[in-house]
Formats: sequence, structure tokens, C-alpha cells
Amino acid sequence: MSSPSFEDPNLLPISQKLERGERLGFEDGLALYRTHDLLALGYLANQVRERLHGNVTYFNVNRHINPTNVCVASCRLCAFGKRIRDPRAYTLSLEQVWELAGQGYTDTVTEFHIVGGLHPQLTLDWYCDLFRGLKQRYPHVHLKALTMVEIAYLARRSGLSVRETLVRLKEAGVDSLPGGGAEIFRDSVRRQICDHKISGEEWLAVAREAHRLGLKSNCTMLYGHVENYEDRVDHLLRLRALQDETGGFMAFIPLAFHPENTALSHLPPTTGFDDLKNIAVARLLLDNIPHIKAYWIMMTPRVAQIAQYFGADDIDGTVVEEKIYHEAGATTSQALTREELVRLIREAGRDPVERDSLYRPVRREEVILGIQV
Ligand code: V47
Repeated sequence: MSSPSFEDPNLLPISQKLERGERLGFEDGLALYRTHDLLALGYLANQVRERLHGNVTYFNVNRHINPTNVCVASCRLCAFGKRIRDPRAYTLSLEQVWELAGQGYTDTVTEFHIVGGLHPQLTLDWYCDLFRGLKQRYPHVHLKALTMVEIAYLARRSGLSVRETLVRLKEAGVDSLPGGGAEIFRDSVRRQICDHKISGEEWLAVAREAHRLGLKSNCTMLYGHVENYEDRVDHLLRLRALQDETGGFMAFIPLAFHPENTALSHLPPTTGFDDLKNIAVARLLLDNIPHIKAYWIMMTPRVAQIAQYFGADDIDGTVVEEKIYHEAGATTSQALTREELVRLIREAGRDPVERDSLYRPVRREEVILGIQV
């Protein structure tokens, strides 16, 4: 196949590398970020995406649950976390979480996505009780719970190793881990946006340990604040290196920074141009991570739909109740129905496939009969 002509000559050698099946390096990543030829970038990423996933776009039927917003970290990037004495702080009881999980529960929910703040009083045993209780009540629902940051904090507070903490959580019912809290790995950036959080190396070390124990996870990158293109490429390549080692990442989710109500509220929000660019660069650099997710809550359903031609093959799920982005000014709704997700994907000319948390197709009677619900 002959290479298409590009407005940006720096894309030609990259396109030739991709044709030869060669891995892209740091400088290639920078050239991809620096280009203004978004359509050419999207074209290259879409080729990879279609080679891996054909015309399929994945979605799932999930529910987000945030048991507490109390957090000792006070990250400048975050509008969700509150100090324990803040009148806006909340912590749900075990019974309240179990009840909330059941609100709107139907047989169609396949995943609870559970994350929260670093609460100075909630113990590892409390979390284990929480997960056991959820498994008892909703045995068929996959528990994707706790970021690497929360796990490191629980390990430190309980005096156990990260490995032992993960073993206990797994025994209590945790099935996989979400990708949050990664932000940007470089220390120079972390000092400015989340200086009390674990380091990038520690985040990667917890992920490594989880993968070794057979727990799959996702991974993320928070962009659009104080980082530069070098920081982004460094972040992506460190994820790629760990994936070479463990193969434990299922999906990468680029997360656009939402500045409202954060200590960085003077920064402008990201643009659609940069959002699509991040999807495309991720698809091209992360040649060993199977899925790239365009999280509709963060990107808006409109851009998440277009992202399906810029490298993304997943749009996330029904979500139901979202707090982290909405506290930071997101104007998207907090939920989409299964039917709305299917319509978004179909309208974009992709074939919707409902997946479970491990990307296995969910076979429902109504899906088999082709009835939209
Ligand atoms: O960990 C916090 C980020 C993450 C802000 O694994 C912010 O499938 C933007 O990780 N503006 C939570 N971002 C979201 C997340 C996620 C979402 C969907 C799917 C999955 C998955 C994971 O959001 C946090 C942090 O990195 N965040 N504050 C903010 N103001």
C-alpha cells in the first residue's frame, strides 16, 4: 500500500514505520503530538484501530459508586476530594453503599466501578466487608474497584505489603482495577498537580503487583494542565514498557483535565482538537494495549463518537452517577442508557458490542434477537 500524502512531512517516516510494523519511539511520539494535520493523524490511528477491532465499538452497562469523597491528598487537580471536616464531605455506610448499588439495579448491570478518596479512617477490613457484601447481593456483577493510589494508601495504613493488600482485596471480591490516579508520571508535573500522591514509579509498581496476581487493570493519563508533550510521551512509553512486562492492561483512557472548582481553575479547558489528538497518539504509541477508550463523560458523547474514527474502540458505559468530573464542571449528563449508547455507536457507522469488564461479548437474549433495549 502506498503512503498517503501528508501536509506535515514529519508524518511520512512514521507512516512508513507503521507500514513495516515497526514500533514508534519517543521522537515519533513528539512528532505526532506536534502535528496540526489532525486528519492524517486520525487516518493513521484509525488504520491500526480497524486492524485490531474491525468495525466494532465496545460499550458496557456499568454503575459508578464513590463511597466517600473524604481525601487526605488535597490534589490541586481535583474538585472531588474534601477534607474530613468540610461540610461537603460525605462517607456512606456499608449498608448505604449496598443499597445505592441496587438502585436502578437490573439484570443488565455487569460492572460496579468503585473509587473514592483516601479516607484516613476507613480500614482495609472495611473495604473487604464492602466488597464481600456486594458480591453476596449482586454475585454476577464484576467489581472494578480501587485505583493504584487507594491500594497503596490502604497498604501503608494497614502495615501490609501492596501484594498482601491486593491478595486480601481479591479474596473479598475485587475482580479488576480501574486506571485512575496515574495523572502524569514525571515528578516535575506531579509536584504541581498532586504533590501528596504516590509517585509515578509507585503507581506502576502497584499495577505490576496487581498484574502478577492475575488482576487485570486499565490505565489513564490526565492531560491538559501544566504538562508538555515530552511529559505525555514519557507517560505513554512508561505504560507501554510495563505492558511489555505484564500484559495486564486492558484499556488506556486519556482523561482531559477539567479545571472548574480545582486549585488550577485559572487554566483553560482542553479543546476537541487536543482530545482527538490524545486518542490518536495513544493508539499509535501503545501498540501493546488492546483497547483505547473515549470516555464519553469526559469527552462529551459528541466527541466520543468522532473519536471512534481517531483510534478509539470503546466509549465506556452507562455510568449512572458520576461525581469526579461533574464536581469539576463537566456539563455532560451523568448517565446514558444502553439504548442511547447503541444509537451513538450505530449512528457513527460502527457495530456496537456490549462487553463485560474483561472485554468478552455479553450475550443477551435481546442482543441475539436484535432487539434494542
Ligand atoms: O483518578 C480527577 C481524574 C480520574 C479531575 O478505568 C480528573 O475504566 C479531569 O480514572 N479533571 C477518575 N480529571 C476517572 C477514571 C476513569 C474514568 C473512566 C473509566 C476508567 C476505567 C477510569 O479522573 C482520577 C483522576 O485521574 N481526575 N480530577 C479533574 N478535575
